[in-house]
Amino acid sequence: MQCTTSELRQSRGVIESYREFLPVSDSTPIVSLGEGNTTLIYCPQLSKRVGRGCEVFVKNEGVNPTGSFKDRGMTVAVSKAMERAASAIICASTGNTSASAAAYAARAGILCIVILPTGKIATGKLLQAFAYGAKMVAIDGNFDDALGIVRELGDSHEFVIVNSINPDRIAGQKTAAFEIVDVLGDAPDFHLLPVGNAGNITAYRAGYREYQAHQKSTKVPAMIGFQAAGAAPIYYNRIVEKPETIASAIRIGNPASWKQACAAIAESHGAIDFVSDQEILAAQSWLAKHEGIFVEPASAASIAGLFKCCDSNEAAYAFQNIPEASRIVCTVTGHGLKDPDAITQAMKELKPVAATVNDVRHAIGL
Ligand code: AN7
Repeated sequence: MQCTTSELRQSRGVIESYREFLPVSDSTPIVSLGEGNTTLIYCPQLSKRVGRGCEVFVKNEGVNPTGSFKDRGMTVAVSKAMERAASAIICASTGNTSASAAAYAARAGILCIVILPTGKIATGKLLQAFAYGAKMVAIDGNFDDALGIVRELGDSHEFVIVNSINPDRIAGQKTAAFEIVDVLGDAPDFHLLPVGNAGNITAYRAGYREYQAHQKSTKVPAMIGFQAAGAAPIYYNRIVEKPETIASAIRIGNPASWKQACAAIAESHGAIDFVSDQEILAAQSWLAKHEGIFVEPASAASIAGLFKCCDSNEAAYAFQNIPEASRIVCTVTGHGLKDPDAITQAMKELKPVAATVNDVRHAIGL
């Protein structure tokens, strides 16, 4: 028996799932790719590493339709842009925003314009934006320069800015906090995440607060954000003119939601800290090899941060002192396949052997 389209079981997407918490009405055309409802994975090896009976969960945002958390905000931003009858959307991006914007624009049948820092976008993300048919403009400058240009071009009837300075983006992204509470039954004690432009930490704070106000949870977790060492303006409390890190997604020196990030951290008794590129790559590899979760370098900042909290007394929040049986959630923001360049070196060392059982046994080390 054949299903009609409306009978097909489809993922509802974050707007249908959390409509009453989002700035949409019956007249908003919903543009969705079935984003959200991402896995919250219990991680036994990470839990063991933290000890003290703590439970560590990873919120795996890489399983969204374009492989990053940006899709949650983009469904709302593009739906609202359609409500305003915009014919195009525009964004600056370190990669994931452009991939997501391009996909949702394609779905909506409108143009997507992307301004990006030349040479600094991970291969997979760049490829996605081209595949979805975005109009790409590369500039000789970094992300902060690109966002400055987008701001100057401005929001208009002609095109809508879909960076996280658009509040519809933040509204959509807060649904990740709702999902975590819905699964755990309450908010966790600690929430660790990477910080770039600081939209996501702002969104999680909004989501946790809103759920608490609706008596869906009893608390807001301590929000602990991690920047890359070479791009840590919030930690150092000054603009970084030339941000540098292998985690190109968070190569940002002047975050748009800086103040909101500080408020989220202060209010939740959280912290901001940084992790080195070396720690980021080590955490990326560890998570893939010990928990089977492959994330892009920027995403591994939350895991590198967790290790730093466990291993050092100087970390922003030394976990040696945390209450027993605490619940910790780490958001990993994007899929590992987006940014393969850091891994390909190991692949190059793979040399073929003769096609015989003996040669293969020898190569395996048997
Ligand atoms: C994988 O795509 O800014 O602190 O232009 O792609 O909310 O900026 C991406 C950011 C973390 C930081 N992890 O989040 C962009 C962009 C990944 C990211 C962040 C980004 P925010």
